[in-house]
Amino acid sequence: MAFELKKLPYAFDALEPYIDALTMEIHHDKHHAAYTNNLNAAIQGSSLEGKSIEEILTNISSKSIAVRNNGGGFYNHNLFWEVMAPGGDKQPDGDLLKAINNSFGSYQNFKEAFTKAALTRFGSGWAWLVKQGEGLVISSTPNQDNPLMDLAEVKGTPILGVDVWEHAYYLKYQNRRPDYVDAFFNVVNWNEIARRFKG
Ligand code: MN3
Repeated sequence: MAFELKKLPYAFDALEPYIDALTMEIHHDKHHAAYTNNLNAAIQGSSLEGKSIEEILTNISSKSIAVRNNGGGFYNHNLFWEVMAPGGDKQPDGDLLKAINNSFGSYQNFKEAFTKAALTRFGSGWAWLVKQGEGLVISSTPNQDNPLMDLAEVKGTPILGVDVWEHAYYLKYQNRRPDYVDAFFNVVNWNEIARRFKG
């Protein structure tokens, strides 16, 4: 069974004005589609066929660079679409908020640290909120790496990620990554992140 590009869970323009429709369309239909197709090509006929993407990523250090880049790209974008949703500036609550407060002191501190990770990632990559046991940490990774990978500096289960490749924001924000990351917080789907936190 080849990996499949899932449809976006909302319309291309659903995250307007924070993320524009054309960026969403190109990002999903071109970039994410390419990662998916290239991942399938990279594993075709190998022992990785039929394995879950999580299983492949947790042992990525022994795999080819094509599997690493495209497997990461496939997984990371699946997560990215789901941790966003149309809607207002909702904030975490319940057990997830407790864990954020325990790990960072406050939601505001978390937001500042996450933003800093996104803005200081040099070149292309991601910033992550990562579950480690019952605790949370923030990390960033280059390219399409992620915290599931055995070669990641900070390992754990990613429950929120922001794509800071220029393809994620350049059409609307050009060089202004800070404006994009600030806007991103308006479309964060905290219900989905709480679901991933529960595991
Ligand atoms: Mn991307």
